[in-house]
Amino acid sequence: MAQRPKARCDVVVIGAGYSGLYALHKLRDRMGLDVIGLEAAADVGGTWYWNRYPGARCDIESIHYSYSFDEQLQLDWSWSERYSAQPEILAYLNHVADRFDLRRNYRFGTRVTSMEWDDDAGRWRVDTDDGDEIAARFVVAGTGNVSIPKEPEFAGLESFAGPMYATHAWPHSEPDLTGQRVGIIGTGASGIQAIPKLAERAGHLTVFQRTPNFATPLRNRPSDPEEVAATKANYSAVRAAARNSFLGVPYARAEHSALEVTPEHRRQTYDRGWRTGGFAILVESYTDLLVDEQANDTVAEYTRERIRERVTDPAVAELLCPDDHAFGTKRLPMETGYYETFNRDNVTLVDVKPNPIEAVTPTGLRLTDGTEYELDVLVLATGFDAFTGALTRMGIVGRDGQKLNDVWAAGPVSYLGLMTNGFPNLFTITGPGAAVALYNNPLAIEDHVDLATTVLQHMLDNGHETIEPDAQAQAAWREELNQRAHATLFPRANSWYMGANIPGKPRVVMMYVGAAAEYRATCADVVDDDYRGFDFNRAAPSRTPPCSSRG
Ligand code: N01
Repeated sequence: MAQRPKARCDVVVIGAGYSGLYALHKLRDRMGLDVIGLEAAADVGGTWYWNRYPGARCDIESIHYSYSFDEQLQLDWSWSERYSAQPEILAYLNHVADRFDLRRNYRFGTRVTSMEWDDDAGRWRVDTDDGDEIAARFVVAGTGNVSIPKEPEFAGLESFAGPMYATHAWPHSEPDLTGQRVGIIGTGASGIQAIPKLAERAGHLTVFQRTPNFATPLRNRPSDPEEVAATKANYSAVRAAARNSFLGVPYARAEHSALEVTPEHRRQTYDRGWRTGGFAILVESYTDLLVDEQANDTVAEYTRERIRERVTDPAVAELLCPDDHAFGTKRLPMETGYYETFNRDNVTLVDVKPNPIEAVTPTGLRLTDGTEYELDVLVLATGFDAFTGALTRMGIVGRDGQKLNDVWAAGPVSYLGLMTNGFPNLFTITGPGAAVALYNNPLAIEDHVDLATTVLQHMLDNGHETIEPDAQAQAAWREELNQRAHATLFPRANSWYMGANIPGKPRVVMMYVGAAAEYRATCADVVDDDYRGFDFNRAAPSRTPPCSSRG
């Protein structure tokens, strides 16, 4: 491996998705810092670079699922659909990279292999698989929450003779599935988007489902020029409304408990939400759907009724009806023709809950009872090592040789999801403990980058060398996360929100459960209160050499 010259910079930004691109722009262009971007992929896009499986698209409306930081950018860009498909989102992120000339600071195809804090130098030493060694005063990790796939657990996987594709790393040239016997494992958001498209292309599609999910209709359609014009005429107000709404989308606010109205009222309300599509049924209907089991049962049963209406074989419909978790307590997938897909002659649903997959064989799959399925192509849609996966794979070693993986062994700890005690000057954008999974990601990311850069500017203005949260503030934040989550139904579900999708991963609350406005108010309060909970200069180096650029 060719050793590149050692580099120095003010900030290393890791990732070129929504987080990294905005962070790099802000740090370089608005704060005048010397920034090196590192990205494992060959180009920008982050999750939208990798997840290019058939059917991949956003499920927050594109006018909201986009950057708000530059007025002209949001006025100039037009989305062709209400919910854009992956190619258009990737084109948008390419446009952003071009428009702000972001690529010139990135090293693409470069993965961070280790990161060690050097107390004496007051620098992170960042090593990459390209042989780069970079000394940086700050690191901003924009590494994503659902970016590292769950390790497949299937014996014999490598023995499969045919092509195997994963939704999270779909090939750039679309595979020809014509006439092929395709099997897919996984019915989360990725599987639910991919299955209808794969069914249209494959000779036969076998869906191996362990747990059914509640999914609601997406109701995608071409963008309405009048709606777009109205949004653009008023974009800053639209964004402000989004930031003040649960989920970061300006849905109407629910006003009543589901239990204080009549069954007819509920039916009308849920019908309206179902017709609107997206998260409307969850957010706009009633105030207590995510906190009261009985209230939740009403929307869960409504959804099961809709599934039964759409699937012709009653036995198949029952298999598709979730009964192990409350509606919306696992990340709600959105669907387009998903349930009708199971009415097709070329689609088979196999329940692998009572009869788990025992092994992948050269010719297909074998279940525990010995049943074999012959397959030409295998697709994995088995999910992600969410929240922590990207950070725990980067070999991060903080002050006094502490490994992040050890500090997080019982579950991630952080302050505001932004920083972890013992890891000075490392900012984790929408890291574990931040408001993110329940907050429209581009806005959550902008808020968090803005928080990180506010802290950073304060340091520069005041000559501080290091920052990290104090242990007490971090413990109090963990307590707040727990209290908030345990006041809801979320912790009961075996979801990636809780780390419960990965065997052996600690089952803990990984995110801030609450409205983005509350989280932002807390962060603003911390800043106004002289950065309450942060320690400056705790790990102050004896001497901090001035930053220079690469080389
Ligand atoms: O992953 P998942 P995903 N045997 O973890 C199954 C975002 N996203 O990639 O539930 C058999 O939800 C597993 O079964 P079970 C979004 O935030 C957004 O679909 O563990 N099955 C489950 O069915 C989303 O929530 C969009 O029993 C196994 C599936 O694999 C997040 O990414 C689109 C198994 C994994 O579902 C993750 O979604 C796509 C095994 N051993 C994704 N192991 C948008 O629309 C796992 N499974 C924006």
